[in-house]
Amino acid sequence: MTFREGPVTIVRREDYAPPPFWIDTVDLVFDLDPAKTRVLNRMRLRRNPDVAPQALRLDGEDLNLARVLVNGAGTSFRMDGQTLVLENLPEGNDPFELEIFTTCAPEKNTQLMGLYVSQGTFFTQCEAEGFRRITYFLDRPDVMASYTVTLRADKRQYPVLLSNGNLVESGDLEGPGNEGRHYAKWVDPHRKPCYLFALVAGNLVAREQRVVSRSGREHLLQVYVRQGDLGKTEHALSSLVKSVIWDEARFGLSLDLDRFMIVATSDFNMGAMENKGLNIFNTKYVLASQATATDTDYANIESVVGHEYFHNWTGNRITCRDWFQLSLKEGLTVFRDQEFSMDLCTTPSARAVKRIEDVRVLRTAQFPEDAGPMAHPVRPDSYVEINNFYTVTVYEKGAEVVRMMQTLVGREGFRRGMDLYFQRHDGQAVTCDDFAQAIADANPDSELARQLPVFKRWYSQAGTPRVQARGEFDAAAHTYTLTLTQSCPPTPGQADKQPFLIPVAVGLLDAHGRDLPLQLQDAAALTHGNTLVLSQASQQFVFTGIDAEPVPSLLRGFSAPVVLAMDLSDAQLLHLLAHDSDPFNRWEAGQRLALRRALAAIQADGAPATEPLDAGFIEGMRAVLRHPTLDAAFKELALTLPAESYIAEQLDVVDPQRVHTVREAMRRQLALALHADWVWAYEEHHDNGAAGPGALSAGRRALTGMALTMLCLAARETNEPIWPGRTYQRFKDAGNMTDRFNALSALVSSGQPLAAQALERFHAMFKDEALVLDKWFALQAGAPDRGGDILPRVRQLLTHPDFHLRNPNRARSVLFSYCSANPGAFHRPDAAGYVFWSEKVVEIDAFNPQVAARLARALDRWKKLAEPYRSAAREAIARVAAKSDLSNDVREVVTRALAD
Ligand code: B3K
Ligand code: ZN
Repeated sequence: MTFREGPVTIVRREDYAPPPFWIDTVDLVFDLDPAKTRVLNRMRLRRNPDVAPQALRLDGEDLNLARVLVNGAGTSFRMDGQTLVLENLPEGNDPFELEIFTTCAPEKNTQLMGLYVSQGTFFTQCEAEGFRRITYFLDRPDVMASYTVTLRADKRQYPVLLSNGNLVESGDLEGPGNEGRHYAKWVDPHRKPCYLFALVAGNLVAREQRVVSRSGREHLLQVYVRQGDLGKTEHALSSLVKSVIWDEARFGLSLDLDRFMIVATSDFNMGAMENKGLNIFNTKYVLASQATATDTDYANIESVVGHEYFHNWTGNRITCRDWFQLSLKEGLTVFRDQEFSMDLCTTPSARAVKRIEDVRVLRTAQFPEDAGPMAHPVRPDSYVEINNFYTVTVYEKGAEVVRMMQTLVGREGFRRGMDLYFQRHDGQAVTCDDFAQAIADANPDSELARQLPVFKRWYSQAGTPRVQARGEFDAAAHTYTLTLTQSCPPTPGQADKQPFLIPVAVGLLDAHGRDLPLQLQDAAALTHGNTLVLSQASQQFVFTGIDAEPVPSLLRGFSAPVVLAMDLSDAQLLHLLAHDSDPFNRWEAGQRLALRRALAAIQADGAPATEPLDAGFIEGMRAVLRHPTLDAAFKELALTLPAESYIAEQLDVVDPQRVHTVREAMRRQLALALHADWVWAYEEHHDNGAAGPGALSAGRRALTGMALTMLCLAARETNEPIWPGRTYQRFKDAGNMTDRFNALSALVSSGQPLAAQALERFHAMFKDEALVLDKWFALQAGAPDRGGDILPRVRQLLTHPDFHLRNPNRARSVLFSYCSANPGAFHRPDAAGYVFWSEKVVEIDAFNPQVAARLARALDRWKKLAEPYRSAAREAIARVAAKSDLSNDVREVVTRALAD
């Protein structure tokens, strides 16, 4: 494959230069054939008058070039590697026509970038640089053109022909050689960068609905799937309708197309893609039925459908000038999808649950990234392979940066800023600076506007800042002085950091757990009544009118993506756990208490304690579980111990086996000590309003599932058969996938003998449901390790007739669940997990570099590992790096991992 050729080039943000040519229109004609698709590309170009005249260099990859014409006549050209270079183009600024005829082989496209075939249907994926695999082009986001697309194909095999925009013509093809063939012509009324181009051709059916927007315009919304899947599209379509309504209501942004389509494919490298008017989705984020999808699946579908739809404005109407600006669209659009999901919640508690879940992702995935070899700023400065920078930093930390802007200017101020952003930049390809400037300019009196250059360090400096907080109560002066000090650890290429601008939302609790009124000595230092703005290395904030020592509740709602360090006593944390009016910090207090115990047991000398938990902690947890008014969903989150990866991040040297042993011991202890409470929780929630849809019922299902897991864990210790038996019964009788899968997972994760039987039955029930089989594989590969039993199980799963390494969802279900999400099983003292990992990275890289590069990141944090893990991991990475024919994708990841 051609991606192995040539030297590795580093692309740098500082080298950005505008394109020497503009492409105004593109007229594409496709003759679709899996073995050999013909692409006729007729473009109108003109020189960019602002750039000194130079050759036209068109990107291409894996294309067969047949013909190049300029203004209808043959022309000289040369190839520079895969780049098509045209030197003798018409001079002057007049537009000229360029016609390029190429062919490609979609059925051989295993990378799933460009034009490919999945189950007999054609799909495209062009972001970031896949369009060059379809035709020669200026494959960069700042070149925006108007597209006309004609698709021609066999009518019987490909009855549905879709592309961006509006269908303007369709019919049967005539003439010799065209028997049984038809065509469709699509015109996209909006200019767009080529990464938003899409086509789909196949035998599909659609669920559709018409909606009328506020302006009175009618739109047709469609969800296309394969024949048998139509019954599973209701939720995706209703999520799309909700997205359309929400974006109008919250941001005044209406759908700008007559027709908006979603198409699902089971072969897709990521979640979904926001192609203009023709979103292409992984089936995982479209298909759902009560029988096959869990509550989490339903929630994910809603948020991904929203995310892609919201890109229509934040990404498509206003796009990125270059790929370094990726967070301009991704951070902002994640923020928007998070707000969408929160706004759909009907209770404040459900909103808080969503916020906790989002923060959990940030802390368990992004914080490690920001501390490891792949750490990069939200707006990176350089890359080898841009696909490696679709990261939790660009997405989730980027969303936190936007959220901090909203916190600093308020919700209304943020809306004003968004309005100004669209007013200024609609139809343009812009930068993160442009976005921040618009939000600041619309709010000239805000702290954001006053300190914009300081705030923008969030875009340029990598690493997770650490805020150390110290509180001092002065009884005589009736003051409470909070000292906040910040620092940020070095990251690759960035040794010294300047202070960040950090909004710290605060509360002070009295002895009864009530919020004290907040009054600062310097009144102006309090933004929106509860937010301190830290922008220097160290600052003091003096609260007045305080009569007794309060318990501080800092960083409420997780107001900034930082690590907050504060020496609160157990009693103070238990006070917050019992009373904090901020649900996020209430949850956080429980996490801190648990973390403290985990770290103590891990760091103690000798064998780890079998009972790391004390009565105070257990009673605190019991009080949460039995609480009369807290939501079940919140309880489930509060009783979930911090993840092994999160615990590991708090340690300088990590023994993954010890982390696993200690966390399992804590789980076992909670299972046994709260046995009667888990029974109560199960009885109270399992069929009491747990059946319906909606967040409240979902919370009950989640807590019921947790109770079963705990009861099965306890049964393992006590050898009593009742709860495993009831769990198996529930598994069999469940009326929905959430309950069924939770019961199955309770049996598997507690290592019950009944698990084998249940797994077999589950497979037989769902053998034709690909997405359910993914869960079946993932559950087994992600199960807690007992005596090294998971790796042999994983190897066995790879030989299962239903396992297909080339299908990204299936590959992820086994390999990622094992290598990235099951540290206790992956990090083996005999290094066999690492050897397995290196084999699979190399094997997958040969046909799909993007998926391989994701898997390659599983060992990012190897330098933190204790011996013998550290040396063994290094050796495994070095073994991958030693391969001479790696893709740039994997090469970049392993090179960075091995760098000093
Ligand atoms: N923009 C796409 C991601 C494309 C990934 C390319 N490697 C999906 C999204 O963020 O909405
Ligand atoms: Zn996105």
